[in-house]
Amino acid sequence: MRGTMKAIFTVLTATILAFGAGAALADSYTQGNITITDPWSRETPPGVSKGVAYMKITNNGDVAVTLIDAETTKTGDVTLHQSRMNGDLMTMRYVEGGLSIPAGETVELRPGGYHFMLEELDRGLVRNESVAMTVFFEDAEAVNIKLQVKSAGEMHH
Ligand SMILES: [Cu+2]
Repeated sequence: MRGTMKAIFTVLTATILAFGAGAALADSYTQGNITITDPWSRETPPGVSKGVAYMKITNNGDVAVTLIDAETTKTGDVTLHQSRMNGDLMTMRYVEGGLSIPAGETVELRPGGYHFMLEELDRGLVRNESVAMTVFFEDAEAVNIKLQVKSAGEMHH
């Protein structure tokens, strides 16, 4: 009996360790000097035709590059936005001229800050879905990534 309990405990421990290791490995995509880490999105409620995309973008080169645009097969258009608080209201605006990523630095697109707006979604984003996306830069090659769609949580719009 003791032997069985010990065996079960050992299996559980191994499983937890395996999950822990998996969670620490964020998705990472590198093309030339650019590395994009942990690109993600949120599932969209029924009838909503806009989504978001967040990610960390690292410039490993020694000159600044500019994030300008992106596209996916599921959207009519993708635009780069910045959210900001306007009094008590969260507003967002189109980022004119792209977003500069200085040499050796990481810029994060995240809730409440910069984000890609997925416009004119042809169907909703579903949790656990993975969406192919291409991210475009000035002065760097495009990077192909896969957005991981997470559960809704707080709503963007
Ligand atoms: Cu937006």
